[in-house]
Amino acid sequence: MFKFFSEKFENLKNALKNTAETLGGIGDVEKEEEFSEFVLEDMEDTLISADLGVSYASELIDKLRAQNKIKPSQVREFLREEFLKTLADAGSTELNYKDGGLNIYFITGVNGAGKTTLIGKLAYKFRQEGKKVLIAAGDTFRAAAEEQLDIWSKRAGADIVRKDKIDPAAVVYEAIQKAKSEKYDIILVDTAGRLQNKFNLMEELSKIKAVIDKNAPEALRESILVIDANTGQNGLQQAKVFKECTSITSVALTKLDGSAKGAIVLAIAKTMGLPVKLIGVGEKMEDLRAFNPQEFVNALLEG
Ligand SMILES: Nc1nc2c(ncn2[C@@H]2O[C@H](COP(=O)(O)OP(=O)(O)O)[C@@H](O)[C@H]2O)c(=O)[nH]1
Ligand SMILES: [Mg+2]
Repeated sequence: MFKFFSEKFENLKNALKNTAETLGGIGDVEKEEEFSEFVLEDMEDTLISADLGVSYASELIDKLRAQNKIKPSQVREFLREEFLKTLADAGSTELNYKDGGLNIYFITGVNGAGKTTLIGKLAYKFRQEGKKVLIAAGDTFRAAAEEQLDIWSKRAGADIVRKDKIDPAAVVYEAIQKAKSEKYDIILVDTAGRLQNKFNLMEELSKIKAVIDKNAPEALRESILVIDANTGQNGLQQAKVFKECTSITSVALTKLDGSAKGAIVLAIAKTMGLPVKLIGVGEKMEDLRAFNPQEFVNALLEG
């Protein structure tokens, strides 16, 4: 097991403050005597406005409608159990890591989602753990992208492979050769998020994947889709497209600080079957947390 960052519950609670507020209507439900149709519909609206998604929200409401044991005063306990089950069903929230071999983290997501920032944060955390970290600047599309990565890598104390204006797959190839000969523990692969053109996206991602398959088949791989928490249900649409283009093993939810749509974590787990493993709670290098379902659900429901 790879020991990751310590969790600060207060910070998470702060980051989820706005989301918890959107779930505030739960407080009104608790005061009711019975789950009347009126109360159930109100509660459904609350769940949908918190970005849980229409189908998940109505599934929960149907469960309440079909039973007569749970009282409105116990609604938080009901939601807590349901949310935790949904998160557990989506799989382990622990970031994959194998000691003594090469670990490749492949970072995808639309432009502006926070990929490059996540790479900086991950590089920093892994460096703190004493790991040897190499960044592959695979976003050769945007001119400023590599500059930005350069700054992050220096801050984090990681090395970087960058090549101007060449194929991202070639950058990844070079990074793998360097990592093998110089015994790096980790490669973080940055990519461009050109969702405007699904064909290009698919081609680019599959080319990089082919290079990894061929040159580092033994490496442990984690394919992280980065989603901006503010995009809410739109983020789910993006996830579907990326999942069609490449195999995704987990999700990093960024910009949770200030977002009112943090409950999208639940919709991702429910509809995509993908575990959220990392959350971004700010723009700084230290603003990354391991995702802890228990604490997340507590912060969500205790608001
Ligand atoms: N508040 C906040 N901002 C973030 C977070 N992660 C990234 N950002 C900001 O989002 C913007 C886009 O990030 P970037 O990493 O360049 O996105 P990319 O296009 O996917 O590589 C930048 O201004 C980042 O500072 C986060 O967790 N919280
Ligand atoms: Mg970027």
